[in-house]
Amino acid sequence: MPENRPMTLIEYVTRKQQAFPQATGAFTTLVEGLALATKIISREVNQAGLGHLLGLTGRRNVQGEAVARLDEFSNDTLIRTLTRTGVVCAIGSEELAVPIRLPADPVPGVYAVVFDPLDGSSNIDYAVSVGSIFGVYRRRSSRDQIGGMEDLLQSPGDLVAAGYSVYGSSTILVLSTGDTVDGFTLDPSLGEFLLSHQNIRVKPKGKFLSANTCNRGAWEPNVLRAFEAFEQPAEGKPMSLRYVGSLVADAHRTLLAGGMFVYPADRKQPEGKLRLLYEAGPLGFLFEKAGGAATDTRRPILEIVPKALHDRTPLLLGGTEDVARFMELCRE
Ligand code: FBP
Repeated sequence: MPENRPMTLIEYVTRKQQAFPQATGAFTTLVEGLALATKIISREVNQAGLGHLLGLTGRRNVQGEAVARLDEFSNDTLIRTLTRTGVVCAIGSEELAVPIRLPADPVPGVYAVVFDPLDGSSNIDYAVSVGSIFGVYRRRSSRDQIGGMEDLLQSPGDLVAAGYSVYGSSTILVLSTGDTVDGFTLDPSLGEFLLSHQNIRVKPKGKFLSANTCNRGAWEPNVLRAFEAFEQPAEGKPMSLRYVGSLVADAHRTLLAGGMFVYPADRKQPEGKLRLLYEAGPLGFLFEKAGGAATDTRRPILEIVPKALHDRTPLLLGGTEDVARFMELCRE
């Protein structure tokens, strides 16, 4: 390996943790667990057609959605790997109606983790990019009791870290521990995530517009007007439409290339489709840390306080100028 090889994910996180004299290493252990789980999921996603992991399990999850075999595999893999780290007290997953509460084994966990184990389920069987999204909170409940809902039902503004993995043309893990947002590409030959995108910044104005425009007929008139102002601007070049239908892939492109992703509320889903705690929240945290913006088309995602584990929300992600303009048009 040439001398100037990029830092590995764990080298990078360890170096950052050294800046905190009170750090115990628990966070690095957690990131190691998340990285291992996403490597295992990445391997299965890449070979899904060869194994037995395509198709549905025949079950429905708490959202009423048909559960894909890869959804189930990813969920089990993340739960097992995070439990084995010994630093987690509670887990909230898109696939589980109630949280997993972890006893002190051998010591109380200090973090609570929420995740969407495999986002983009409508694309899983067609080799289109999918991903895993996760958010990390500091434990709130006292350590002499078992962790639970109290540790998970926290505002995205209280996240201490968040990230996602995209399983696409390459597998990339994007992570923020509250300061910079960095991307790490999996080198399968080494089995290591290597630093490939350091200090990602979202352009204030971008060229891509992303939404499921088939829903436009059910959008609120002010949201439709705002969207069309970007689609057919009175002056200047229109944006280009890009929509994968996997939130993690659409968000990743928007984070790197700029522009806007919007999944508004509509008459079918008046509270929005996407989930606050393990989809909009972690992505909102990343966009804000990368100098972008994340709102529910009315207020910042980071200010929303969840009432339940599977709360839904409208979502608007993008550069600060584009998002501010969209919000302004919504208010007109
Ligand atoms: P899950 O796949 O994790 O359920 O996430 C929901 C999702 O698939 C997002 O990834 C995506 O942005 C959206 O739904 C697509 O919705 P639609 O099919 O209505 O465009």
